[in-house]
Amino acid sequence: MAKSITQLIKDEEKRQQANLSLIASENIAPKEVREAVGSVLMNKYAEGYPHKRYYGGNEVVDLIEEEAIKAACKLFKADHANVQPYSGTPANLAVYAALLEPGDTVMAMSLPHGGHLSHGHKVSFSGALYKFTHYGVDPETGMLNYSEIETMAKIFKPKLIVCGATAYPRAIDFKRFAQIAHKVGAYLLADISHIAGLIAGGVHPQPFPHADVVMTTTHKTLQGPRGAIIMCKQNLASAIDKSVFPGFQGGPHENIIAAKAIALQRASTPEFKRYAKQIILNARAFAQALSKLGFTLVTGGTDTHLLLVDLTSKKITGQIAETALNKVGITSNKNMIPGDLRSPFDPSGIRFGVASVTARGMGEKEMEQIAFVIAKVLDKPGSNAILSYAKREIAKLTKKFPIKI
Ligand code: DSN
Repeated sequence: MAKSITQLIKDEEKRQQANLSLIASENIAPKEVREAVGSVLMNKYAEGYPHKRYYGGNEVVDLIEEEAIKAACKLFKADHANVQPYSGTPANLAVYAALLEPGDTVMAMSLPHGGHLSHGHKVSFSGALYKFTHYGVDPETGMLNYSEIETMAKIFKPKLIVCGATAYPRAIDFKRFAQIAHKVGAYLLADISHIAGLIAGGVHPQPFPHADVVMTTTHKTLQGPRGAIIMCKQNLASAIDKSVFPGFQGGPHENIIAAKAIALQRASTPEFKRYAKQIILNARAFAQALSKLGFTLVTGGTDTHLLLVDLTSKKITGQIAETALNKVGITSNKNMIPGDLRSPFDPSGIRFGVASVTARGMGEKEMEQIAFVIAKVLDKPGSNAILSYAKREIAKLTKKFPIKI
């Protein structure tokens, strides 16, 4: 007989406890965030915005949504916030629809260089509706080359420039991006999905006042529920709100909005600032340890929670690495590296992030231990003796640093 869903949820809980997540977009949502998601707020319809709803009975919901808006504006120094977007891709589409006409030119980072599908990839609606032209990273350094981006902007004259990435380990210079965008009369959208928690924790520069619109998912370094928020300058507030509802969405998920409010309020505490600082220390320690063990890191290191490893010199592919690490209790994801000649299904790189292991309480010492185990496994991914050794080492770590449920 098939297992019940309740049993499967318990199985997933066990899996998460017994594995280390090094997936850069994953994290561990605290109990109060998860409780808000499972609360009675999910029973309520609230189409519209606070005090302008199409349903009755929203006296309490209005207060919750207002708190979420207030917390987002305070944390990211925004004039206005819309906390209703269901997730990152719909949020990006809502921003495009608010600022652009179909067929308008947009510049964004290319997917194989670290951008996102919703930044105009041809398989995404964004790529079908708008004329995207993509910038990449410098082939020598792996870093963004701002003067080249400026030259491209002058040639293509986009109406919108998108900055932000899913596989770029370095800090983004929002001020420089805004100078480029505004010089050619374009809006600047900063997609801070990966680094929102780092910005909130004061370890990465803020996108405002430089960007016109800032969008983020809430479940990555920010440690909130799965969802997104859009923030903008006051002059764009009404266009953004109309685009989210009724443009793209119906009833907002007020249970998720309450969880976003909790995560946003939590992210302004000294405890969260300490967490953000530790993420940076851990990522640097992990990068240094991997480099010493002979791995090539794209850009040579990291300024964030994220590392992109080029496995070419190790003579294995991203898929082989992901599968071998999964066998020993480390979850990660294969990833394209800039200029990759291999396919996205079996690329030359692997992406790591340390937000989740940092949330379990691990520090620099544990990062060095994990790097050592990774090196052993990836040097001999076919060796059962190595895999057994590595599995034991990771099990010791997961037991010592359990996820606090
Ligand atoms: N899929 C997310 C990531 O892994 O970066 C972005 O949507």
